[in-house]
Amino acid sequence: MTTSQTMKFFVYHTPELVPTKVMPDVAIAIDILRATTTIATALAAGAEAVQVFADLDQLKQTSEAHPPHLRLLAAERGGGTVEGFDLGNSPFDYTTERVEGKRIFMSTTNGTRCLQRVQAAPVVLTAAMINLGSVLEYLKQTKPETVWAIGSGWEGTFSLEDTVCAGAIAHGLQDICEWGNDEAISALALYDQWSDRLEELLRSASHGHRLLRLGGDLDIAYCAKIDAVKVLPKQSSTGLLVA
Ligand code: 3SL
Repeated sequence: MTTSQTMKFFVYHTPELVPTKVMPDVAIAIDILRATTTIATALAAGAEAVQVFADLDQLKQTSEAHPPHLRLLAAERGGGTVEGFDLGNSPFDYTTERVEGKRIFMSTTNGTRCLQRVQAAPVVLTAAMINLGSVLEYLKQTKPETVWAIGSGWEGTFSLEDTVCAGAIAHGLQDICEWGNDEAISALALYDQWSDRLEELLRSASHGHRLLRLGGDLDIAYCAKIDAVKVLPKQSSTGLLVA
């Protein structure tokens, strides 16, 4: 990884907006409602790893090579659990009793697609409000030259909640970085305006409304909590996230 005194921090609102010909030193995938919140929760609860897939058939095929007692299959589409899978995407499903020592084979509508888009970066992390401090600690210690924070959005469109999380990262780095693009400045402004009302913002977002319709009230409250867990999900090989 290239390190520098002045880090350049970029924000992309969706995976589709990410440049195609270059990669940053560190790419941070964000899907706070709920994939990256759930990934952080699973690893903090002792899961061995979370392996992400965009495609459900590929997920099933790859998982078959893993011992059955050490694997759990997780899939979400449209906010609900996909039939035949062990887990959906509610962080509350990922308890220590359920996931400790297990590998989670996971696919979600947008979050895992975002991770796939940047999986060639030398360092890939996931961020959510619940593990914000761990992400900031890593960036402050390693001082990479270029950092991208990428919102997962919803099927190619902007998601308020992902950009506010990118803004929270920008807020934590503002004394040691320069802005790589205008989106970084606007993400910071969004966070600065809503930092003491994050749960309210998540509830106002379109995906917040979708989750509320699906009974995700407690999920939203949890996803808005800053530093509820201390864990840094980091890609160890393509698509495989470990603590
Ligand atoms: O889009 C995703 O990747 C999911 O996080 C969506 S949901 O919150 O599980 O509905």
